[in-house]
Amino acid sequence: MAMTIRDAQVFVCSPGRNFVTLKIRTDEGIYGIGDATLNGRELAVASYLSDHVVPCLIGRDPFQTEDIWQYLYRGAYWRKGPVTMTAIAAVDMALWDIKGKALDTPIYNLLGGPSRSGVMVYGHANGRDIAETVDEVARYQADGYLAVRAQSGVPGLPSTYGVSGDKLFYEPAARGLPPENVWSSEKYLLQVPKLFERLRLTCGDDLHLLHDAHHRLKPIEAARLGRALEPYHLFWLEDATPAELQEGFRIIRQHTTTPLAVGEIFDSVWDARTLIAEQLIDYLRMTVVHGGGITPIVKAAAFAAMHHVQTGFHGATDLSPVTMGTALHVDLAIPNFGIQEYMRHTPETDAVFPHAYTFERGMLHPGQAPGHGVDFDEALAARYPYERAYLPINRRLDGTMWNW
Ligand code: CS2
Ligand code: MG
Repeated sequence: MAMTIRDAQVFVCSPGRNFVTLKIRTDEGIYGIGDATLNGRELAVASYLSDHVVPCLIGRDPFQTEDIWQYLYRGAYWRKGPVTMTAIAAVDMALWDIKGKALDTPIYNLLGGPSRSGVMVYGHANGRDIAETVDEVARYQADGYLAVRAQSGVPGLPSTYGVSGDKLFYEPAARGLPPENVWSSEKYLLQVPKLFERLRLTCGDDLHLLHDAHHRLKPIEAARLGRALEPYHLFWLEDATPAELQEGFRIIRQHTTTPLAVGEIFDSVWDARTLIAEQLIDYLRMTVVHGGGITPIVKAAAFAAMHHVQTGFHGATDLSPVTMGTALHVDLAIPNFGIQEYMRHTPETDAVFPHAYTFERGMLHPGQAPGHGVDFDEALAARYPYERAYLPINRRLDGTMWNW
């Protein structure tokens, strides 16, 4: 008799920031954990799961990860969308966790086995001005990081994306209603090349440097930035322009050899079909939680591999340690792994999600635990109830709504 799913429960907790977690239990006592966190829209995913998905799971064979994924994707009739895909991802992650535990092996062994000794990560350095950012990058370098993302404040703008008060734990979401930022592409475009010029002088040529434009530029502006950054040979320029219009990347590509990374807000490979097929990007940023789970992400990665595109999975703090742990198994196994983003969670978050992954000399390793190796402490989580929080919104200097 095949093992069956006995029940599933959704937890919303806030150990410093909000997380949605799914726990699926089987009749054999094995359980799996999935991440269902969608920053700023947490309760919508929690309801999607408990009101609409969980009742359909009971009695199914948890080994049928492909069939259950298709059941939830095709079966809803309404396809895609971040809420739907995050909910499906949570189920998929939890089922792969159960599969690994039942077979007593880490998930990477079910994906082809390790293809490398560890997963190169990049950390997040930021500062209010160039000098402070340079110091922060040096700190990451001293901590053994091989790759660092650098963001700095822009003169004339009171706040900008990627610059935080707390240097160790950058967290863009804030309690209460959405905070408002102010933006000027003109001021930003003058500042960024100066930052990277200084960084290359102080940090040398070996360190991989990355930068996130966070969807704020128009394609021709992104092209100008990419070209201006060429002497500093970035590892990538991320989200240079909003990617709903995938053809927009043709303009950037025509003008610059700076490598491009896109996809943290994509929920399906369909969002990146043109970008990948036309080789308009170099790194795909989708990850397991918002990309629908392990089942579709390995297919997206395989499609990317056929087009010289590598992975660079999203790994911000709003993705729980469950996503980080799961992503590391995919990173370790697939042939076209590029880099993994790594923003450290706070000690409160790590205590709620005890995990097998470890950091050493610029690399993460998922560990040897069966499944994905990340657990969930329900009793501790209950001490941190949900608190409403939103990402900021962004306006141009004249008040026009812009992309945050
Ligand atoms: C970012 C994220 O990690 C990144 O590259 O773009 O910090 C992003 O802003 C957050 O995940 C939004 O929730
Ligand atoms: Mg980003």
